[in-house]
Amino acid sequence: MQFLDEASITVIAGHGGNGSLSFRREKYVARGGPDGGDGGDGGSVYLVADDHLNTLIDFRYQPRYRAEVGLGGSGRNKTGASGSDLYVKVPRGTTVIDEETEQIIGDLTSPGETLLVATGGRRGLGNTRFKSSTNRAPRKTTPGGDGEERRLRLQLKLLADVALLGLPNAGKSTFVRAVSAAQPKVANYPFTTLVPSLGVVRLDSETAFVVADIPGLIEGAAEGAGLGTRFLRHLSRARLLLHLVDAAPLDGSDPLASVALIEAELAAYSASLAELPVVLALNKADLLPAEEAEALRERLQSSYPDRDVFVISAATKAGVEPLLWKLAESLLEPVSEEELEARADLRARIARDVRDRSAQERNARSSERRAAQEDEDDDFGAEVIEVRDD
Ligand SMILES: Nc1nc2c(ncn2[C@@H]2O[C@H](COP(=O)(O)OP(=O)(O)OP(=O)(O)O)[C@@H](O)[C@H]2O)c(=O)[nH]1
Ligand SMILES: [Mg+2]
Repeated sequence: MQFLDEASITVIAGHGGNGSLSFRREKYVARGGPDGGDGGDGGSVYLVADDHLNTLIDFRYQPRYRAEVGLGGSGRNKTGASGSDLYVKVPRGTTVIDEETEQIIGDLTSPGETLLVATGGRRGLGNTRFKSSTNRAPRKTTPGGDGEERRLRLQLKLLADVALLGLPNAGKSTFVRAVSAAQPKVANYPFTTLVPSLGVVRLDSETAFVVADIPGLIEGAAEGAGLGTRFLRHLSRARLLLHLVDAAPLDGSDPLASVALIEAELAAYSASLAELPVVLALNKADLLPAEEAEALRERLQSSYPDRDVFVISAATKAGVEPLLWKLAESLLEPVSEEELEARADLRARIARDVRDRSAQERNARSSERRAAQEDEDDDFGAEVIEVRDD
């Protein structure tokens, strides 16, 4: 599930300031020497990796970035002010490609890492610089150099910040359609979604995150029932789980029981994945009287006192906005060093679980194949169909 977010931008470094042509003019000094100062250097453009950004959407709205020019020098040997450098924040994980040469200029992988993408023009020299024993009154100066200008292509592998979880038909894909531009298929039957997909949720100019639509889980999924749990490996980078529950299931089952079922399947797949923070949302509230939905919410809340529980309708979008802000807030809230370490540790454990799981599944598949092969040898004519989930 690798989605590429792309944007093209132009970065323009500042022109260097021109050197000045000037001679001293003072009372009683007939022929003053040269005193033209140098210009200032032009500002450069740098990209800097920032953990608070997670998409390249903003660059579509603002594609040009210009650093300050250096100012010209002046008389009395005054040097012109240098132009300030410009630091453009990009999400961590951004790859930077020169559009002209198609060459990768660099990858911004660690937070705070910077990459010089356009060098400021050099300062021009004032005529003072050209004074010599043979030329006491030089009229020569040099102009400031051009700032570099480049077209860059930024690429970012989108990773899900929030992953949806729930039974088939809970309304996960409907939710993703409601909150992002992504258009996963929605239909009134289970297992409509067969592979995960991603959507970017934009809340305001500074707040965006990525949600993953996931195939439904069912009882026994960890043992391979339904679509199994293989696609859960795509969640190994998610930081939050949003568990959607059908508040008015057609089969009349208890939504609380479905929550417990999904949680059990998740834990059976990976105990560490199940440690991720979970936000619960009762969906399809439009199908219930408000009091009933509220009563359900209260029951769910008392079973899971530490979790946020929302009541929403993905179809009408009622209640969706506060839920999205809650998710954004949890993703962006500043955290302590210890918390960061704990998260890194959890991520490492999840990655290990996912690796172990994948290895087990591969083994299971190959022994299934062996069994099928033997069947064939026995002339049972079994047909083996390989199903890939990506
Ligand atoms: N009334 C109502 N119907 C909804 C709501 N959300 C989803 N549905 C309907 O529920 C059915 C299933 O929706 P999907 O979004 O496909 O469900 P899903 O969870 O993605 O299902 P799978 O991909 O099979 O796991 C569709 O008929 C939707 O129109 C809602 O808030 N209210
Ligand atoms: Mg779906």
